[in-house]
Amino acid sequence: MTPLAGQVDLQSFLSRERDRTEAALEEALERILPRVSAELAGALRHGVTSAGKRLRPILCVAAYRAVGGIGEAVYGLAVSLELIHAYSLMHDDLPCMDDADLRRGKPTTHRVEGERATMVAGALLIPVAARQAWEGGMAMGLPEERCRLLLEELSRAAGGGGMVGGQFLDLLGEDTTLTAPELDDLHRRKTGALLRASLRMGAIAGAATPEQLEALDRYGEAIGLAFQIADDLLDATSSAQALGKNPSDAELGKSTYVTLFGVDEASRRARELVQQAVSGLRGAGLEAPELEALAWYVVERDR
Ligand code: GRG
Repeated sequence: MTPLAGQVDLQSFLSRERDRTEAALEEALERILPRVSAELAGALRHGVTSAGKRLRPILCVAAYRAVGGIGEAVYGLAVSLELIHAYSLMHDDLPCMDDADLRRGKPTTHRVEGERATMVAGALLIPVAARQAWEGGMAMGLPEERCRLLLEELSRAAGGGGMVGGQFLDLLGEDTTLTAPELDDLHRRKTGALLRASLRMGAIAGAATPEQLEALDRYGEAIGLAFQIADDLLDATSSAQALGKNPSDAELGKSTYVTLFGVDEASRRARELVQQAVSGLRGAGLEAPELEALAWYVVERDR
């Protein structure tokens, strides 16, 4: 299998896609900020505009293009995923959860803007994201039924069977040793569900065939787990300062892929998942150099 990822200049691709995503995020914020208090506006701006990788919207757009979608309007839809992600990080860092000081290389939102504003701004981002997904789909000229499916994907991924459910398992798992299937289940929900939804939403918006949707779904599931393994490897081998965040899961007494398998086996598993993700795309006839490059980026990134 000739690697297609080599056709992509990853750094310029990521930088271009981040710029477009951030422009769409800014537009989304400009619609809400004039309608909220200065206290909430500060927390929203801090939580949403801090320097994230923007992986979820970038995956959504790449899936959309892989199935033949064209045009720039897709960024309006894609940022709905980033708004949910931003809320999850703001809440995850609060003292009642991970009590983190550092996120994306800067003090966390509640350390700068206060706990009250961060809690409320995070909650506000949930309906804002839902509306963004609906309006983003409508602005692309998609039929209402497809916009409804997009909203369903986002809500399901963010909900009890997805991210919130995974976070709850994560809180329950502190100071206990989880088995590998338990850890997979937790991360499939907590991190994987939103990553998978990113691919599914891009595919649905681009009118993917059932075979293409299935392949992108499997790709999403595989890179979702690979992403978490890579996160655990980075936590174990890098510093809070280099990663721009703290505390690590190990410091919080949580099970990780590194504590379960060790560094070498965990890296082997992550790379195997990426291979699976990439060959699944090829199996469905999807020649998608950007998605292949993104799959490798997920495990080779340095933060
Ligand atoms: C009250 C139970 C309950 C849940 C509330 C807080 C919450 C919902 C969910 C938290 C889920 C969470 C923190 C998932 C983290 C996923 C993760 C690995 C984040 C880091 O993602 P990156 O590396 O971050 O893409 P950047 O900063 O690049 O955007």
